[in-house]
Amino acid sequence: MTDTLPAQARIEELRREINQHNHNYHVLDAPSIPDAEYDRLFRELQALEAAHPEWVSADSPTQRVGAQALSAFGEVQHEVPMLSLGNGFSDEDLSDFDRRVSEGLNLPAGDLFSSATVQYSCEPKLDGLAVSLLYQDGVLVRGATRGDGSTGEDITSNVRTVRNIPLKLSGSGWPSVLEVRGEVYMPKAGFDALNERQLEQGGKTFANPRNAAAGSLRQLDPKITAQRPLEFCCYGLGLVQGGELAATHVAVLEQLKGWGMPISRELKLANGISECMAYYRDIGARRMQLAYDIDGVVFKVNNLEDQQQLGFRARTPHWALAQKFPAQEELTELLDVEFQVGRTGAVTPVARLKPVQVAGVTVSNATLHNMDEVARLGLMIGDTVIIRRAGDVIPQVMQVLLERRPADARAVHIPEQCPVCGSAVERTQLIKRSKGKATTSEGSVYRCVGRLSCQAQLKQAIIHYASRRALDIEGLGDKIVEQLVDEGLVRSPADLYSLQYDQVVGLEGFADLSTRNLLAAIAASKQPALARFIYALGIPDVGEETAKLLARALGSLSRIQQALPEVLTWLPDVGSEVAHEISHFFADAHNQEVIKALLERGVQLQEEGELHAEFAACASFAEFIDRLGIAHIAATGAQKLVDKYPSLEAVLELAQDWLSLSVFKGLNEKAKQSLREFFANPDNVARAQAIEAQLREFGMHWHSEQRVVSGLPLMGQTWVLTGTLEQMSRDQAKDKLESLGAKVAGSVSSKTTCVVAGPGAGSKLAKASQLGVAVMDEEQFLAALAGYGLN
Ligand code: JCF
Repeated sequence: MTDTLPAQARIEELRREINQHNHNYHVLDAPSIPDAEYDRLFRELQALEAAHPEWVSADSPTQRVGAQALSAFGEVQHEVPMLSLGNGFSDEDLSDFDRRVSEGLNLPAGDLFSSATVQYSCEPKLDGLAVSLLYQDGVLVRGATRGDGSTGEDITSNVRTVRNIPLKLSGSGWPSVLEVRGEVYMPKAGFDALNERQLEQGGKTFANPRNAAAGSLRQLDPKITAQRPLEFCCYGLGLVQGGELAATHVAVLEQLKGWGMPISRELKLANGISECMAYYRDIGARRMQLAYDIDGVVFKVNNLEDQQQLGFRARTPHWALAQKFPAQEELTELLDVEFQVGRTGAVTPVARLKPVQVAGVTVSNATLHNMDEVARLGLMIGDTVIIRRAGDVIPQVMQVLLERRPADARAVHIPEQCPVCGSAVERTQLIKRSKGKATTSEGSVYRCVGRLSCQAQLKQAIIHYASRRALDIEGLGDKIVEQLVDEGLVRSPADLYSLQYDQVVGLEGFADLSTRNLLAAIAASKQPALARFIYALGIPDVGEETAKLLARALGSLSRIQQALPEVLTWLPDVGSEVAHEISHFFADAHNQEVIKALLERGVQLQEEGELHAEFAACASFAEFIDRLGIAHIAATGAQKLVDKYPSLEAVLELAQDWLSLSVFKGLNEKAKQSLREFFANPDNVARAQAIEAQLREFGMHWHSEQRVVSGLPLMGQTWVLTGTLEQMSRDQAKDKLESLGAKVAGSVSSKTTCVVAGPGAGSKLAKASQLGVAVMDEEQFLAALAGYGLN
């Protein structure tokens, strides 16, 4: 369609379209197409205008860059225009840039052996918002957005809330007027946390960190900006009066750093273009590990006199280039949504896409997570969508382009029947207990109720059961499981143990020796450690860590089977949802049958048999009372109550003794009445007694009583490993920590004791420093292990 349009009409069309996108992006902070698509439209317009200079008009989007000021903010005139950067997309663009620079500086034509190489500064191109900060006599007096480059918005009160922007410069020797320029951005960890918070509070979520940064910085209420995890990184100067500055770009930035200005930690100096290319490749490879989003690399001629000599063209300097990374986002069409059935029966929507190249890989599927996500995106079949593929991450649908929705777009419905086995599909319920009552709400997951009668679940349950970190049955891979299930030879994991030679031999890929090996491997799996067995059962939400915890804390399968959900939540990191999944799993008759069959067919658990200190470690009787969920009795009331009545019997007696209760001073009238009513209900009494009895049975001692002391030095601690370790694998490091009693978690939270960060550590490291969690490098970690006699 492009080439059939006469050039002039196409120019008009491109201008209209680009103007609309500019408005969406800069004014509404809601981009409507991926950057790559925008760049293509823009370059097409530039090319057409270059071919027809007579049609270039002053109001063409190529003649101005950036946004109109939002009227709510005051206007700021930039005395020195705020430039944007020319973009490069290929190695050729980069060497063209180098050639133009060399020519502009009258250097001999650059052959590889020539000594006349230009020095360039290199830094990652942050994906945020350009801002100008004006310092007068070292004091921050004004902050402004770039706007269209000559007029921006006054956002002084907002930039003052960005924590790493100095309100006063430190040291001395700064120019009396110093305009600092740089990028305000939102680190990935902060972005994730913000979106989570927005979801909880029912606010709008942001599509990416750049939008979140823009939306946060252009809040009319600076109190909101202050709550947003924004950071600033300085990359240059604007207006400067009075004072001496260094003669190169890198030296100036170092000078600014000395005055307290944050600059990129990745700033490097490159000799010539080949070092620039090496830098570009290195940063590109580390991109995912960085704590913030970048979309390329900025190269600048380092010598400031040379920069002046090279000058500007329109709004971009001749001495700088933004070398972009291949786009991670592209447009494509949603052809269909199919539903996959997972190991635990979760029925998840998967997007089938019109195949499209994203960062060099053809993408034709993307995950949609769950139906809530489909609803959040407002997705319909036939829609044009923006998809994103970052690193090794599964491609994701980011956004729907509503304006391109075809008239025949179809809604996405969760199937009522499992697409594999035809059983009913039910929405999971979340059970929340509070104030002595259980309330249910709808979960985001739908499940096929067919369990092991559903071939999809059966196959994956068996694959999981046999997997390396579960029962580790070598040779029982996907293909053979598929055949065993399809042939009806295996209907539950227990059937593995009654497989006969004759049934296996002759299946595809199975001759005499391989059959013997497989049966031997199955037989060899008959004595699993309790933790592996629990993990192998595939209880929803119970991963290896939780399985280990259950095995360690309870020591036997029968205790785990009988544990009340309210008791399980006393274990560190077991929330009420996981606790309910566990007790629900063991309460299920079908699951009980499978477990019974496994034991009958010779599986012998290596139970530890013995109770460990997990339950003792967290025992506060006041918290027990608090958790019963008695209305009007929270932590303080519970504490007052147990100070005087330190056992359940005593509290029960009090609740039924009108006189003692009315003279008790620790609770107000409402709380007393609620206490009385709560324990007037025999169900509540029975439940409290059952929980208390089981906690005691499992080794819980209340604070006032004798504590069981654990022998392991890191008991109760949570560690996180991130980045690459060089002296040992992560699994080895994890085993060592666990042998010392620590738990090893996958993500950093305020409960994390310490983060071990190797090279390439990214958002977890950032999160740790944000939360003030201790961090050590591998060397310190090894020293710490040595201190415990491990090496
Ligand atoms: O990180 C950036 N987005 C970035 C933008 C870095 C720079 O050094 C820049 C820039 C925009 C203009 N330098 C200029 C002159």
